[in-house]
Amino acid sequence: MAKRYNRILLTGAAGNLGKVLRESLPAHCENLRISDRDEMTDIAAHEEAVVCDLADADACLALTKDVDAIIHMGGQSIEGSWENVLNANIIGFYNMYEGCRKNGVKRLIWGSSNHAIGFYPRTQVIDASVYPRPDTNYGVSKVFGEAVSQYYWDKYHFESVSIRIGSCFPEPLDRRMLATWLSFRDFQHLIDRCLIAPRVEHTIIYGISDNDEKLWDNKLASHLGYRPKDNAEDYRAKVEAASEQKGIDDPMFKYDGGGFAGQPHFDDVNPS
Ligand code: NAI
Ligand code: 15L
Repeated sequence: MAKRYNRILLTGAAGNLGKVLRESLPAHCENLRISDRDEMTDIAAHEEAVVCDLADADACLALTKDVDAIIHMGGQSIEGSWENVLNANIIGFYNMYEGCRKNGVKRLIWGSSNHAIGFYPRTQVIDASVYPRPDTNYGVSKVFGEAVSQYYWDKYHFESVSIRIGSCFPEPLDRRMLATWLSFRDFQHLIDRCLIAPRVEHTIIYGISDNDEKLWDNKLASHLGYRPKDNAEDYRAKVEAASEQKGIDDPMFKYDGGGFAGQPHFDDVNPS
C-alpha cells in the first residue's frame, strides 16, 4: 500500500528524540531526509542525510525542498548561551518556516517544551489556551516558535503542531517526572497522530504519557486522537526510593518547569 507521504524531513536526527523517530517514521513515508549539524551514522537505504546548521537560511531553503511534511526536533534542547538559543531556536526556527513557505511544504510538527509554561505553579492544571510563562531564555525561544506557528497558520495556512514535550526519556528520572514523563512509545504514537490527523491548523498539545499525576490538560487537542498507553506511576516506587521529596519552596516542587525555573541566567554563570 502506498504510504501517506513521499518525503518527510526529520531535523535533530542525531539527537535523542531524532533517533527514536528514525525508527517509527518509515511507516509513513517512502523517503526520510534526516538532518543535523552533527554527523549522523548508520544511514539506511530509505534515508538521505544532510548535515546543516539551522542558522544558515540558504541551507534551510535547500533542506526543505521537495518535502511533504517536517518533524522539527533540531535545536538547543536545554538552557544555553543566548547566542546558541538565538541561532538554533529563533533564527533557525524562522529559517525552517521560511523554507516551508517558499517550498510549499504542507505541515510541520515540532518539539516545543513545557519550559514555555514553566513558571505555572504545579497546583494549577492548565490547558493549551493559557498565556505563556517561560522559565528560561530557552523557554522564551519556544514561545517564539509557537507564535511563529500560529502566525504562519493565520497568514499563510501553513499547518503546525507544537508539542509542549514534558520529559521524554526511557523512564522517569525524578519525582517531577512522575507528572511530566512521556515514554518513547507514546512519543512515537503522538508523532504518528500528528502526521495522520486530517486537519491540525495550529495545534498545541502537551507531550505526556497517561500519568496519574497531571499538570496539563489536552482537551483542546482531542482532534489529534492521541491515546497514550504508558503511565509514570509504574515507576513511582523506584523513583521515590532514589530521590527525596523537595521542600515546598524548591522550584522542583513549585513550578511546572522544575529546576529550570530556579536557574540563574546562563550567561552569568558561564561567561564567554
Ligand atoms: P537533543 O539535544 O538530543 O537533540 C537536538 C539535536 O539538534 C542535536 O542532535 C543537535 O546537534 C541538533 N542541533 C542543535 N543546534 C543545531 C543547529 N543550530 N543546527 C542544526 N542542528 C542543531 O534534544 P532532544 O532531547 O532530542 O530534543 C529534541 C527537541 O525536543 C528539542 O527541540 C528539545 O527542545 C525538544 N524537547 C525535548 C524534550 C525531552 O524531554 N527530550 C522535552 C521538551 C522539549
Ligand atoms: C526540556 O525541554 C529538555 O529538552 C529536556 O532535556 C528535559 O530537561 C525536559 O525539558 C524536562 O523538563 O524534563
